[in-house]
Amino acid sequence: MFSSGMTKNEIADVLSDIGTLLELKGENPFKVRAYQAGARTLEAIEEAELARLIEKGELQTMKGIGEALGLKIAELHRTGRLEFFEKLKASVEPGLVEMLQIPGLGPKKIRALRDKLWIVDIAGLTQACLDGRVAELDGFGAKTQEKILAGIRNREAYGRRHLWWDAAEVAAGIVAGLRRLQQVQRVEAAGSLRRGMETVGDLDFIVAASEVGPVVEWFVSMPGVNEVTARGETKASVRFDSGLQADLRLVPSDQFVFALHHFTGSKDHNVQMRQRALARGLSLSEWGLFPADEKHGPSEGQRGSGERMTEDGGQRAEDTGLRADDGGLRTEGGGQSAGGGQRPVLVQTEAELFAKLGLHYIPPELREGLGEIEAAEKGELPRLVEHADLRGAFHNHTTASDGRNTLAEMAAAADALGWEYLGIADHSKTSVVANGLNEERLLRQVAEIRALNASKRFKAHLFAGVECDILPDGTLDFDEPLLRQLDYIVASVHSLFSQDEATMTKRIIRAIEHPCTVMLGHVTGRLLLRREAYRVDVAKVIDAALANGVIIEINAHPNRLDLDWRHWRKAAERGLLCSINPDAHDTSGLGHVRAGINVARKGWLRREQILNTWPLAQVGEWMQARA
Ligand code: DGT
Ligand code: CA
Ligand code: CA
Ligand code: ZN
Repeated sequence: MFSSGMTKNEIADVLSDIGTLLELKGENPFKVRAYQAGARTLEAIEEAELARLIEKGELQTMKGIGEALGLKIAELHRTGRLEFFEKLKASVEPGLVEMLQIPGLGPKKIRALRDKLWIVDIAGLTQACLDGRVAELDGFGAKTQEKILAGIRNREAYGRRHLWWDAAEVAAGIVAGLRRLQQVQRVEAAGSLRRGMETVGDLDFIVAASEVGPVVEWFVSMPGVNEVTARGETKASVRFDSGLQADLRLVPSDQFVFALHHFTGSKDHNVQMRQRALARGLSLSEWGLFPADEKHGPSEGQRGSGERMTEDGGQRAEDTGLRADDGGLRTEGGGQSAGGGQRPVLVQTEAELFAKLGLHYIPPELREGLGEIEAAEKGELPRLVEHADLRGAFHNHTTASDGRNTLAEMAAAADALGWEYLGIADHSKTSVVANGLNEERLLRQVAEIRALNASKRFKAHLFAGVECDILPDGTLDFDEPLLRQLDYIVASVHSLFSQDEATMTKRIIRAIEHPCTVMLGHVTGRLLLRREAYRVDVAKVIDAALANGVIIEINAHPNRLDLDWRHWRKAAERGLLCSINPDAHDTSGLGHVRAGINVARKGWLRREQILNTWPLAQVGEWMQARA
């Protein structure tokens, strides 16, 4: 990223980071609050308004922004950098900032730990908890100490994996960098990332190159590389500062497709593919497709230091679970026949590789060993939904509740995406921390939306909705007469996550049965790598949604991806309608639909099964029919 200035939301993030850092340093609370208030003020105005105020030198006319803060905002807006912020960051131990990720630890407590116990990182904190020293501190106690320890353990358990979204961003940069190298002929990211898994353990790259040395050299010298854990002729592995690891595998170009397929996985899919090959008298591996009676391994000179492929290869007989009697000679449906030519099968694309085994092309998202090979044999794979199929998105927030862009900015962003419609759904009154709307404010927003639609200022049609809290007893946060004035309602649980499974399930089903509920928001409430789902019987919830014609969303926020892809295939076959909802809290959040597309594809969903691929008129008719 070489863009120089910052957007207002990026500036707001810097201001609240400054507030946090100052708090960690024990600075004057008024100063701390000034930055936090400045951040909130910025969040609530329009991007264009900020630019205008800066240009006119009128920033200070805004509530809570004094001269000093105004200068800092202007500098960030212009240059994207702030000397004061850089110095401040350097003056605070990084371990303290990291400690903020532990639930229950705010800046005040962290400062107390540092000042009284000299704790400056998580390792020190763990030890102090184990020694019982934290419990003895004023304002902590045994319960807090226990909670901190549990938080640290959770963090360790989750710390090994990464959100798909974050991993994809890093991977895109690496693929682009590799593509620019003149020695590189082909490059592709493989592994769980390519399969669109919700979290990713490590990145896997497959490269075919005319010369290996410079490619490996580039890979191990990437910015942010913290440690080179393997470096050879055919493989290199690195770990970044973020903890994310990446494997690079270098293969001759005639092996590229086989390596790409193998390292895309999943393991279950690979095992089944090998069994299929063997049943046809062929042997499939990362090195190629050969007549099964020959032994094949990496060619001479391919075994570098740190090489693990051979170990992999050694496990293959076990993987296949092949018994002597199914090494049959069924070779119909394409492919090289057994025993015939001694030469490997050559393919240029994965589609050709599948074809050699009598299969239609299987998209990476489906390669989980869950019946995709049988479906590909029969030509029964679905035509999976694609990002370009989306014509709009529901469940989006604005500055009216806890969003960071105004209604008009969100509408303009929908226009920029070429969408036909955008559904607004701000929080309802009970979500106080999210600045939920009461009846009066909600009705004002509805009027604003109707007026915007009438004005034709934006191409995208705006749907007026609400993300309505499901109260602990399953009733909705607003009365029916009010809900009837909206175009659609997303019903979501935002409180009392601790209910037992039966109570939570009953609660959600009651909300589904409300005549005004159109969609169910983030069904399980999970936050990937951070918070477990609440206890709920998803199968019963799906039954109820089907019975009541309610949509279940795929919440596309990279942290949620809820309802999980593992439920979708069966549910959609039974007729459940889906909506890929970004739950955007700013204009850039609309882009998260891409992560939702992964979930839909992994759930075998076709375009028709997703509301926001439908043309505007069809959506409108559907809503009318439901009302
Ligand atoms: P991750 O990194 O944990 O999110 O998941 P993957 O799927 O990226 O796994 P990874 O990085 O360990 O390996 C990449 C692919 O390589 C994997 O999906 C399938 C293949 N693979 C790795 N180890 C084995 C193995 O022991 N047997 C078989 N059949 N395939 C393997
Ligand atoms: Ca991987
Ligand atoms: Ca790997
Ligand atoms: Zn929500």
